[in-house]
Amino acid sequence: MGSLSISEDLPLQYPLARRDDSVVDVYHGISIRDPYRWLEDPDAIEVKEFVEKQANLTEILLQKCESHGKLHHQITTLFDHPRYDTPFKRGEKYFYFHNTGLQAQSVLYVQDGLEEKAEVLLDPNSLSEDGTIALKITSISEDAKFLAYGLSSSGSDWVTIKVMCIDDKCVKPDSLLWVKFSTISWTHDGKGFFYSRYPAPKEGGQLDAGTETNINLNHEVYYHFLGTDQSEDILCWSDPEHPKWLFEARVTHDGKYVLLYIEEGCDPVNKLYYCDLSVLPHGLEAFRERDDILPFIKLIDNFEACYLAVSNDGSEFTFLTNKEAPKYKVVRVDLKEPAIWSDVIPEAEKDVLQSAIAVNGNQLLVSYLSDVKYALQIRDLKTGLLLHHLPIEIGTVYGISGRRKDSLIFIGFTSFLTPGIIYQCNLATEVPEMKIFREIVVSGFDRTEFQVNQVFVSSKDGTKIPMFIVSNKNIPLDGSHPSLLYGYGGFNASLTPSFSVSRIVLIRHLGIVFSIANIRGGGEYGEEWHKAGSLSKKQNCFDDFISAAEYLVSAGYTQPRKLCIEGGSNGGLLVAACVNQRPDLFGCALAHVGVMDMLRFHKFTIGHAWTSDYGCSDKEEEFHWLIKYSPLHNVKRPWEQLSDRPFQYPPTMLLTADHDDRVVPLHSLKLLATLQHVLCTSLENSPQKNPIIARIDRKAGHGAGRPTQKMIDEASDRYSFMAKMLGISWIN
Ligand code: X97
Repeated sequence: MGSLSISEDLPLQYPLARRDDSVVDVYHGISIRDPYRWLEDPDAIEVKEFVEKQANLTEILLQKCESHGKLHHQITTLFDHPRYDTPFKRGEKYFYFHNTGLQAQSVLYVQDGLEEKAEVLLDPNSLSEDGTIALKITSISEDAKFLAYGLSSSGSDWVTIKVMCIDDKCVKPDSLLWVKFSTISWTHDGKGFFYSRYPAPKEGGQLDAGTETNINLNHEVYYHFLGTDQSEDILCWSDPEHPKWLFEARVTHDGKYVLLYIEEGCDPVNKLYYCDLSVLPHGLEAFRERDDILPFIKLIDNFEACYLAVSNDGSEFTFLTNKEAPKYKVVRVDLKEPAIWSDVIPEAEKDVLQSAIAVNGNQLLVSYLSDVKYALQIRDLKTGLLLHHLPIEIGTVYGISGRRKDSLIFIGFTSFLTPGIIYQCNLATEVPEMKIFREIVVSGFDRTEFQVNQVFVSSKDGTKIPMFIVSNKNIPLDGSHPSLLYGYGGFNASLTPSFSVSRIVLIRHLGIVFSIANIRGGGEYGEEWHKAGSLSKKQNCFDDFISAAEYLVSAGYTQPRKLCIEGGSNGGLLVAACVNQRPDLFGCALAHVGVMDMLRFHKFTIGHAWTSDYGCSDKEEEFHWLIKYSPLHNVKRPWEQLSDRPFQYPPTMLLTADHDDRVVPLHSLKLLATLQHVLCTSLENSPQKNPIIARIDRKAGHGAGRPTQKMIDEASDRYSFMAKMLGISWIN
């Protein structure tokens, strides 16, 4: 019966939130009330007061969570180890990111050679007292003279691009505002770079950028000339007829072309146009005096598949695509004969082709995902033929760095019990040599204490769902273990094995069995797996996750009252929907930055881009999909549903942050008010004793760029809440 006994000594005084019964929308003839519409205005005093009262309530509860101090201490101790990203070469220099352990943000280093002394190139920690200014994007000019970099404040998606001269580390006056969802791509003459931005908002400065909720429309591509004011940047592409589309310009590795990727949302599909920079009569400069956009030529002009350029030899291009290949393949086309396409690496039967990078002249480093584990191969770029398998353990390849001209490449690897290994792979030898270049060592962590298992769980419709289970070694399957189940299930994203300090602490000191369910909606088995968990089939995600939870119970790992579920963003939606559908199955729920109002998400910031996975309430058929699982619209009193047992909702913590402009906080705030009203405050002596609370962070966003301290503080808060609710005590 939930964790009634544990929470009974915690009578919570929920703040009363005003309900406005006058707000009613009619969707395709159906009236839907939205009594907490007022919570959508982040600037309203009433909303700020609501947030403050909720924060105070959560603070009171967290103070009663005994394991908080120990968790915070252990997570901090284990976090305090040196970390490195894969180095990359530009010009004759090497660059890499490094964090000594507890630094808020990783620092960018430069060195003349791998054996030479490294110097700090850019230390984001010097840019703010509290580490809330993060380096989001970096791009180094071809000659390694300039670094263009994008900074963001308080976790917002907004970026300001700056430029530094690498030799003297002097920051230039260039400053580009209102950049979002952008890369930076230099032309090889080093005169400037392409980037994407939105029009500046009409009112308001940049002071608190990221707290606003207004819709992002009219993305544009610009070219910035080094040393000029942003107002002089040339507009390279815009499409006022399609205000929701997103654009990205990338210069090819040979500097000859600029490719324009056009996206209509988050599906892996894009249009692809190109412009031959070498034949522009007077270069890009000429466009400073003209007001037309660049003369792009259309290669792909529909949204049927994705095309990602791998490399090119003159006009002959190699692409990674999912065209008629849901598990992806590599194809080739000559721009001069755009109707003739040939396969280079055909689609595999079972494995998903994740990436293909041209290296060492005419070779391809390809990565496959095989039952959620990575495999690496070297292939011939021209023929696609397999040359070598690169041996790696079970885990994730993250961050490969190598270019066509490099025979020495770097490959980052991580897994549940491998904090990180950077391999240096020499392709100049007959058989590639994989040498450990750097290994990340976490003092106090001994991998032999733990075990990892992969199981395949049958979902409601019989589909096999892969799930990783990480625990202490040799645990008895007697149903006694507290457990944490994590999922995402959307947007073609795959959850692959990676190392997490806080999860290791949970396993080691709270006896947690940690699981990741690779439910449908993700990219684990390619585009079919993604589509099987989106639009009209979104319920499959929840069924899969519920089946994974039931498996953990039936296989003897845990019991419902000891089982916590967790997810963020689309995974926050997953957790909230599953709690609504099966309040009896879970002992705790942690839903981070979730999409909770499925009828209105498309109206705020970049929400419209998610209709590719969710559909949109503006369309009648799609409204009917959404209303069935929208967390905000499906909160019911379980004790009125299941008459035989007075179930309550599990203890639930919703997490959000004031500068989350990806999934705006109003989603969590409206769900919080609804849950507290329906379950707790609208009736006297409610059976709902389990707490329903929110952790609302300040100067933080959707997650990216979060300083180390904030990560540790948040992990300690949510997991000490979990520990208290599952009734777990600390194991020394
Ligand atoms: C986004 O909402 C990203 C929004 C902006 N965006 C696109 N397409 C992307 C992009 O609409 O950045 C893209 C990038 C990665 C993966 C998918 C799309 C793009 C833009 C320009 C060029 C190429 C790609 N995302 C989702 C999210 O944050 C999931 C992944 C990215 N969600 C929050 C979904 C629901 C909750």
